[in-house]
Amino acid sequence: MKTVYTDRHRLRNAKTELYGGAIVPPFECAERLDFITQRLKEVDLGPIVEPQSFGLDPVRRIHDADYLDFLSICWDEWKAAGFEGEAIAANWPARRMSSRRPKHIDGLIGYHALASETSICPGTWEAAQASADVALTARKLIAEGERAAFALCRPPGHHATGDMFGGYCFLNNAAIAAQAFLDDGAKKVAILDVDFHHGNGTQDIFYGRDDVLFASLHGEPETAFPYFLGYADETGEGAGRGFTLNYPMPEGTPFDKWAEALDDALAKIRGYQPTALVVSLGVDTFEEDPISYFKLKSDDYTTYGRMIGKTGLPTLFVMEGGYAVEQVGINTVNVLQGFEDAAPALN
Ligand code: SS9
Ligand code: ZN
Repeated sequence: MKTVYTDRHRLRNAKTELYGGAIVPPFECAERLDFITQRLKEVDLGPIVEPQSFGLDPVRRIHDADYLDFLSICWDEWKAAGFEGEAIAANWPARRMSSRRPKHIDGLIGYHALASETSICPGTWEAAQASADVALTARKLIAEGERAAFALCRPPGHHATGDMFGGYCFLNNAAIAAQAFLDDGAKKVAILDVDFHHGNGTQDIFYGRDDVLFASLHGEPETAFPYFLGYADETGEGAGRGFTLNYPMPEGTPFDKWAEALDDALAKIRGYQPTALVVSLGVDTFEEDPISYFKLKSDDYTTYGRMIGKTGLPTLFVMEGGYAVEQVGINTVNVLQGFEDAAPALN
């Protein structure tokens, strides 16, 4: 399987994350991808290729113009406002307040933020665009006949909505790629989100649509980020009714329980008969992940990669989370190897 990757992810090198009331070094760091590329080379999974640039048109299919404008100016305006630290939202249009868009960056950032852990630093906008290009390039490989491809995206994307960033995400790479499949002639695309955290952004983007089936396995919202979405009774609205599937699971969930949910999701995805499957691949379900609470072990990633491979669908893997930095490479590549085991490459 080919991997699409660029060093441009390093343009985002945030120094701060707001965590438990303290400013800490971000869990989402460049080193994560070093462990993944190292492991890809160790097992010789396949060529690692550079992305091409698709510009903002495919990004605009998912994200609002004023949100993209905000991302492009945020750091400069924050600096111009005279603030000392990286840009962090501290003010929100909370319940019963207006949702008019403020001018001052301190208000504007809260308008476009869904959480405050994620700092915006110089290079964030450029890295986010490169990350979307990685997903779009890998998608194109599949459109050109590859059975599967791995988009080694950073920053991740599944928490980003059409007009909000947060949870380390700015542009929703999986949604942008899914939309590109549709714009290229596909009638239906499925997105399977196996990251520990609910893919609130992806769900929100496609909630009213029947041309994208979204299924997410995640920590239950009562106790896990993003807290305010991902309940089992969220199933879609209007034309999208029945095309969102949520599998929230409690603290301590072991692989056998998690795999039952995956089995169910994969059966529904097969029944949907999509042209392609996009997998939001987060490996923060790992037992040693520092910010999550499922109990998957390294071998389980191979097992579930095989389960995904058995669908026989053209599959685009898009990197999302995973913060046990030293094991992120092994766990991620185990999924891809398991997949190839069950669905050997076409050429
Ligand atoms: C955990 C705080 C989590 C955001 C996590 C974003 C994960 C993206 N106590 N904060 S995959
Ligand atoms: Zn996550």
